[in-house]
Amino acid sequence: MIRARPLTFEPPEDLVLAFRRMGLTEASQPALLKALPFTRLLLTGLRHQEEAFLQTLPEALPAWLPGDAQARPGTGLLTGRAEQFQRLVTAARADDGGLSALASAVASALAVGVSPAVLTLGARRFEWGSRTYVMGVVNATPDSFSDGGRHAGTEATIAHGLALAEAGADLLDVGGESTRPGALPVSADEELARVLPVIEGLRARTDVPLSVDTTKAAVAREALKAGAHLINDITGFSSDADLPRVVAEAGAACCLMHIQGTPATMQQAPRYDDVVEDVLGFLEAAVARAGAAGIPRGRILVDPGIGFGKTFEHNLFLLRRLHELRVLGLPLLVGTSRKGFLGRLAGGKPASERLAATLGSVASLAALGGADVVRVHDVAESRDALAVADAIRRCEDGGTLYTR
Ligand code: 9MG
Repeated sequence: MIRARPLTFEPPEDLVLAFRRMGLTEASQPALLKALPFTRLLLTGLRHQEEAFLQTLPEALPAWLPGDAQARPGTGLLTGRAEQFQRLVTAARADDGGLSALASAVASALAVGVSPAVLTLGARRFEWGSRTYVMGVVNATPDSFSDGGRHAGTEATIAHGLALAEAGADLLDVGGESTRPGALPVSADEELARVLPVIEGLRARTDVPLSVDTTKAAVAREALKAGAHLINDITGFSSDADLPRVVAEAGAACCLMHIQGTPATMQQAPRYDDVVEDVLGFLEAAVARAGAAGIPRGRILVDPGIGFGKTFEHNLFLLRRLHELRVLGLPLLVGTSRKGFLGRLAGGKPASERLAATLGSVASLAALGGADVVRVHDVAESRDALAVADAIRRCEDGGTLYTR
């Protein structure tokens, strides 16, 4: 499988700022935006025919630096201006020797700056690229039911969800099966008994869209009937073959997450040759399963699954290189909240003391432009951190010489 991954991601708005400071007209900008941006793509998975084509590129096309033919066959770096890349895509498409996979991989990598289509969930619109959205975590697992038994626990869980909505959550994620490392699965009946009353209670009292964190078609079917809008499957539609169809038939949205192993075993010995590439491959297969069942691309989010079958370093590397997942052209949801790698970075703090580290991760993601949605326990604090990071990232007023 050929992949083209952008080494850096420079938002086109940054170039527009320079154009404004230079006093260039609005009308001249589209042509300049095509001609100027400099792109570097890491290519992997090339076959002999693509390597032969790339080795003989004329000057009007990007420059090609091959990787080590013995140690890393099929790899290399393409560098050049946007219009040179466009010419390469056109030439590869026109070739009848089977270069279409190369053309598609490069075209997807060039589109990383294009925001995915707007998603409507219930009464809310998600305009990707306008800000970082917040998904609040609503646990309906027994450890979150305090001493008063299931009914009192359900009421407390609903009240917690409403408080998160009040604090500014854009989406609430209700889960009835623990996904923590070492956690064992529960039956569909037990999971439904935990989540359905919570979904019904929230649906009656807030218009914040509801997501349900489940891997089971039987749970999703009832949750969607009760008014949930999105299914958050931590196994990327790899556990229950009926789940994609249930989501498609309800016209619902889905979040497809990467996991290696299962929650019971995933942290025993996570291993990757190239963690970004393996996650990309898994998510591509998950998106294909969704498409085959009839879920439109515009109703799919993807998630690298921080902490799900990853070492401390895998988590950090994925966050650092998150923009590479943008080649999928889909909104990215990321969950770092209170996770173990943050505790380790903060000197061994337990989950209950990881708020500052969580806010650090959330703000870094937003500032880097990496995530469209963050899944968090502490909604009010995360909204504040994101307001700061998003405002810094999007500020365009550098003085009067930057105005049009
Ligand atoms: C249920 N759940 C726990 N952590 C998660 C994460 O990082 N992403 C998604 N989508 N779901 C998660």
